[in-house]
Amino acid sequence: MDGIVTGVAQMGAIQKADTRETVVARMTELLREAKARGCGFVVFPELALTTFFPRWVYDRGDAELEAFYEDTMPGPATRPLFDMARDLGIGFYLGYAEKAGAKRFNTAILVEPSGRIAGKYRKVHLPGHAEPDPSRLGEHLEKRYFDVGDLGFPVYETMGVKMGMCICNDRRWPETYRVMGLQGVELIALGYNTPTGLGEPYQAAAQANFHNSLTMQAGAYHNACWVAAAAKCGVEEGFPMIGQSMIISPLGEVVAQAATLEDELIAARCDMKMARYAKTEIFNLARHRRPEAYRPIVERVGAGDLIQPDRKQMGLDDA
Ligand code: ING
Repeated sequence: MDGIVTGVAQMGAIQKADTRETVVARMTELLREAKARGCGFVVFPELALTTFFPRWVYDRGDAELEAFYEDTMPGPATRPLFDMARDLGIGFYLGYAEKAGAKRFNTAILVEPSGRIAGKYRKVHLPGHAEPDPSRLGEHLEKRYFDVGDLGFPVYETMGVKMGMCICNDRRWPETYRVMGLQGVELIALGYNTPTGLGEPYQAAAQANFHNSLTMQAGAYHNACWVAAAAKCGVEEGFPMIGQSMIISPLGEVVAQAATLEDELIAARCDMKMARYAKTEIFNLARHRRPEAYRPIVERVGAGDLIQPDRKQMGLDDA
């Protein structure tokens, strides 16, 4: 097969007291199952080594906050994961909190079966808030604890695939996929921690899974690429997070989906011929895109004034 059997290692809850060692042991079990199912590549979740700490209020620099970040990758606690992956001949995507000098990033890496880190990504779309607000049912303080990613959306040639990455909230923004689509990406790996029940209005809480699949299926379909997405889910310290890890084909179909809110491996044969086919017709970007019509997408941050065509050009009689 021209491609790779991809596993998604969904992880259940990680509580605040759970050590990295116990978490890595769970991850190595998932790697073993991935091997048994013929996987050559496995996707782990966002911030996969600890509980989702942006739900609490800290000051930057607090010792307890600093303990959630990794000084080095791999480090003493994660070396067994790298060793197991190398022994099994499996590459993987790993999400973790990165210390980079004075900067703090929500980061993901692509690790090859040899243990070589093929590339890094730092989360660009940081959701939530920088300042706590006690009126909220729960906090989501990623803007407080992470700097905006400074690596763009790179695509790496690795494991025989043009592979890109993103992290959680990135998956809700079409620009994320399109920047990688414009590099010919064939498979996007991503992890997420998506809390629900924080007082969202309307039916947003009930629609959390719908929005999860909607946005990733659209991204895969619009950019003719595979999407392999791993949730960290279940109830962490009383806060529920969605599961629904899934693998989506370049034609937008969900080909594998998790059924639990626990540690669970799903897998699929990701054939890159399908991705390449899907790039030749409907989403042949070079043939069909018209960037001159898209300028506001790059020139504007938020919505601005209406853009009115010339009435004469529109052939309207009151020109
Ligand atoms: N989590 C959430 C996500 O984008 C969120 C934040 C939750 C946004 C619910 C909208 C609705 O999936 C992270 N970590 O980005």
